[in-house]
Amino acid sequence: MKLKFALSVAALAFASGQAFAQAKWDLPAAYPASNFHTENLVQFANDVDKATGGKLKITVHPNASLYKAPEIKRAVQGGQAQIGEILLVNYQNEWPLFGADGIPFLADSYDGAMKLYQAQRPLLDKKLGEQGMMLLYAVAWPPQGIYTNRTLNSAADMKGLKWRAYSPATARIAELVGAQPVTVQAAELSQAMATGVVDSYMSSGSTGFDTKTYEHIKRWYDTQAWLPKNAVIVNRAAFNALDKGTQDALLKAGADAEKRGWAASQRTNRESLDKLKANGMQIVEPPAQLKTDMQKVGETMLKEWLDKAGPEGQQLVNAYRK
Ligand code: PCA
Repeated sequence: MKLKFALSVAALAFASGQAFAQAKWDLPAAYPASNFHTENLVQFANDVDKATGGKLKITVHPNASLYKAPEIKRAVQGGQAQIGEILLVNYQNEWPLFGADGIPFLADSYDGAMKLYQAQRPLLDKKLGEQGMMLLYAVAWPPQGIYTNRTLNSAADMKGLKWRAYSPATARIAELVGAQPVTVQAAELSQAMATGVVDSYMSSGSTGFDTKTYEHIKRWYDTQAWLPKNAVIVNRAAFNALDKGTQDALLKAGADAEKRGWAASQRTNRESLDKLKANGMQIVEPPAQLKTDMQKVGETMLKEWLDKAGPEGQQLVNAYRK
């Protein structure tokens, strides 16, 4: 009798003690399990598991299986998911600064993208903080180029293309070159090409490989136009509910994932272009007129963006260009 009582007291202490509380988090993500961002997320979740001795278990749900790409931010904000990975430029209509890394040729190299991120980061922290979230880390996609079967000498050759867009900015590019934008998330892109809903789009070699674009499109114009970022965001209340040690472990694993992610992005950039070539894709250096025309598209879009973003946007561009 005495022993039984002692045991149940111990069990109670075990179950209710802060030190032993276990949290289970869902992490919706929009890209396939084999994508470098997703692989990085899984490693991040494993790191957190190890560092907390299993106290925080994060389950990664890849390929938009839990929420569609554009719904992930709201799910994290509302606490339906405690953590999630979003494409920042998807939210440009909500707040122009989310779209800074989607403006063609503003930041068109890894160094530029990192510099832009550093200028953007305090603003992102503030905005997401006001929305009850926090930014854990962000990683750039490889540079964006144009997938099409057409021979492009200038932007005029893009007229009438059925253009897959993934963001407000990629839809705007279509309008400016006279193509027809159709918004399709990455998880549905293969299907959209197979059914002829789209015949062209701008994205990385990474997404071209993930979606087997070479089965439908034979050319990629290497415009290196911009490097949009994925960001991993956390619901603030969910974070606050963790004990200090677990919070620290999460932040540490996030910082490690960010470093690892930028390196993986550059590696993936090289590897995916090789894999596209091996599958019959031509990687094309854009002709001079196409380059000039796309630069002009970028200038128009930067101007439009600055008009919408106001002084905050100008400050960001100034800080980035300094
Ligand atoms: N791939 C994602 C966004 C940017 C990229 O390279 C996509 O095409 O949806």
